[in-house]
Amino acid sequence: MDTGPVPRVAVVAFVVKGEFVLLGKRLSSMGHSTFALPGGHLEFGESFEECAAREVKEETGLDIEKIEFLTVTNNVFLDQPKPAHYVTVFMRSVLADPTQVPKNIEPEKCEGWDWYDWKNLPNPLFAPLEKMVRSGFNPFPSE
Ligand code: 8DG
Ligand code: MG
Repeated sequence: MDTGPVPRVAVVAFVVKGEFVLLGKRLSSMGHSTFALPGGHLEFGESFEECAAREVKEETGLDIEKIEFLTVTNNVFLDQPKPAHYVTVFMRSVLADPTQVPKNIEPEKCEGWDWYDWKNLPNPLFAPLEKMVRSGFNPFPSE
């Protein structure tokens, strides 16, 4: 039976370093040329924390710790080459080793990773992230 398209679960991570966050310019067809967080699809049986750590490692080579749930948003992309629907789980984390430098492990999917000042984010941001920023969402821990 063909059930047609279904919503999928994505887990993405704010890797925070002081006031900076790690972003990369997407080369995938969805959100091409926009700045997004590392992340990807939740695999069967995985926890959100495991998925965040795995995706960050696979895409940037970085090891993260203090992985915490932040929020979840509903993202419907009907204006894309391939319409999609994601329930996106946003996590926060820090580097296990603050001296570790991101590597662009999947150059076909990302132009490169860099640290960006939260008060001076690059443009354009990937739509789900743009929506959060515009709503005033702050990914940093409150002291
Ligand atoms: P995978 O097959 O390795 O699991 O997936 P991927 O190739 O890394 O997929 P992705 O496009 O990076 O992430 C899956 C979906 O997550 C993406 O198509 C839409 C959703 N998503 C958001 N916001 C963000 C974000 O800031 N970064 C990333 N990478 N994905 C996001 O809704
Ligand atoms: Mg990804």
